[in-house]
Amino acid sequence: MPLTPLEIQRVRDWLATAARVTVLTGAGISAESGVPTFRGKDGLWQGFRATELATPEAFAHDPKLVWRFYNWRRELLAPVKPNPAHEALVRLEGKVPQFTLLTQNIDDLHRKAGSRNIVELHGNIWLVRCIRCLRVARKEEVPLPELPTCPECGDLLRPHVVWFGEALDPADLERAVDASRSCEVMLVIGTSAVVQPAASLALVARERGARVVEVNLEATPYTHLLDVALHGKAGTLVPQLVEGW
Ligand code: BJW
Ligand code: ZN
Repeated sequence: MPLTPLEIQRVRDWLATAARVTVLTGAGISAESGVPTFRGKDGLWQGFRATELATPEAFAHDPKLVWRFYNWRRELLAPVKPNPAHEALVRLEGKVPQFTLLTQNIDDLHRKAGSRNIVELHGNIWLVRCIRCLRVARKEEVPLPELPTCPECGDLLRPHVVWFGEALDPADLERAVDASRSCEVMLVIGTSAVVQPAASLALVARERGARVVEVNLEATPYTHLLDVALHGKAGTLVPQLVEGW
């Protein structure tokens, strides 16, 4: 039988004895499902940086371009399946008395995998919102028209996601802060930890005495502040943390 690395065993022990576990995920958890991440070499679309298109300014300036970007992502995401990391988190939820999954991802893969207590901090790509009457609706057709309009008031629809400079839904943020304050263990998986306020949730947990564990291909600005950093693929590491206890 292969030896279990000491760090993995430590984290398993923390998870096995915790009553409250919170997980924060970012684009890296979906990378092995074939979903591009935002930063690094993946974060380009037709010569544009993904982070430049995910802004209210880009949408105000050229809504067709931004909708083309989101239609491309909707097409890409429609057939995509959760990977072993998403699936392991479903099993973790089943083992822990109080489990909260905070995700920055809009790709719906945690729900597709079967996770239940999810907070989507940055929205969901399958939801649209009217810029005038603010109605939110689920629209799964792919692609949407190049400028989709609201069936109620006729004004423009936009993706129901959180762009730079926009506030997160206050109720979502409150749930996220509560879950970060009250957990005994937090796993931070596949995020570059540069986007606020999501990144700070790891510090909130740490300050309240939680064990905080990072799973990432590489170090992040928060690595040195956390208890354990596991460097490798989420699809390999997360299942290892969740099995064997
Ligand atoms: C793997 C892997 C594998 C790869 N296994 N790992 C404080 C200081 C400075 C700035 C700010 C601040 N507070 C707020 C700001 C401004 C701004 C911000 O944070 N800017 C910084 C970038 C400088 N924040 C905001 O504007 C937020 N709003 C806000 O604070 O509002 C305040 C307000 C209050 C009241 C009224 C009005 C305003 C909103 C942020 C919204 C972010 N939106 C996006 C787009 C969502 C929609 C969409 O998807 O299209 O969210 S941007 C983008 O970044 C997306 C992501 O969720 C987010 C985070 O990215 P993530 O997930 O970390 O991905 P990557 O690509 O960066 O990293 C992937 C990681 O995975 C890497 O580390 C890899 O190594 C790793 N990896 N493969 C394991 N197989
Ligand atoms: Zn409307």
